[in-house]
Amino acid sequence: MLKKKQIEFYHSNGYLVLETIFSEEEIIELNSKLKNFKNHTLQPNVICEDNGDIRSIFAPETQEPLFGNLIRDKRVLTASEELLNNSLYLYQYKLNLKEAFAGKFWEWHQDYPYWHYGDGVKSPDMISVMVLLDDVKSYQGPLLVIPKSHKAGIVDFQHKAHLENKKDNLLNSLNSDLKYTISNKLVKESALLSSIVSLEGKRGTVVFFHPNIFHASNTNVSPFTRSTAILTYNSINNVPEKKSSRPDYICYRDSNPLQATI
Ligand SMILES: O=C(O)CCC(=O)C(=O)O
Repeated sequence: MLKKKQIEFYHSNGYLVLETIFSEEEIIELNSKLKNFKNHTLQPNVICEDNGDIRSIFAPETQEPLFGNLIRDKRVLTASEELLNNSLYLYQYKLNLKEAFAGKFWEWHQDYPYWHYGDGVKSPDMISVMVLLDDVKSYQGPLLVIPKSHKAGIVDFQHKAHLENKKDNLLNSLNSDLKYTISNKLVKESALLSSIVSLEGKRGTVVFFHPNIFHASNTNVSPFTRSTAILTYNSINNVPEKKSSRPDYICYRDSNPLQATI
């Protein structure tokens, strides 16, 4: 159960870190499954960089059931319910991998615009939970967040002329050329006010973050991988009214409330 101070910290700053709440053994076992995805790079739920490395794997639990255990794990689910004060269902689940010497950056963005405009989610009553599957240091491209920026709501996007009129926009919510990014001007203003926090940590550490928080990450130029699992939950009273046109592996359809395992 989270402490009142932790819940207040999350609401005030838009993120919360819980250090090493998964054991070494649990994380090593999950990490050992990552190699099994390497033969599946042609599947649509596996997003690759130009050099063929895997960037993201959506719906990983459908291929490796061990990842399914995180969905109802009370360290992830109950804590998220406490932060949102609501019952939740799983909205999206992905692994973001950054290979050694190569794993590419994520531009400054908010997640909620993709879910609001892409899937029709009405309100940002959602939460993402990043589980570190590797020790993550500054040189591996950790998640960067601007505290308190979640309070801005959806902000104006940076205009990207080359993405205008592009027919298939799906990849531009998944690759390193994102559709909805935040202008340098706004990132600078926000960072001058609240600075930038680099979420480094030991494997087994978990970061909860708000769908509107400004976040980004750098390319991994280090010789070490940076693997993470990111689960996004939505509140059960915030289910999109219409079925999203995006694939099931991007926007889950089962909105039954999840029950945490003991
Ligand atoms: O994996 C990362 O470093 C960033 C991920 C991210 O920004 C996202 O999934 O929205």
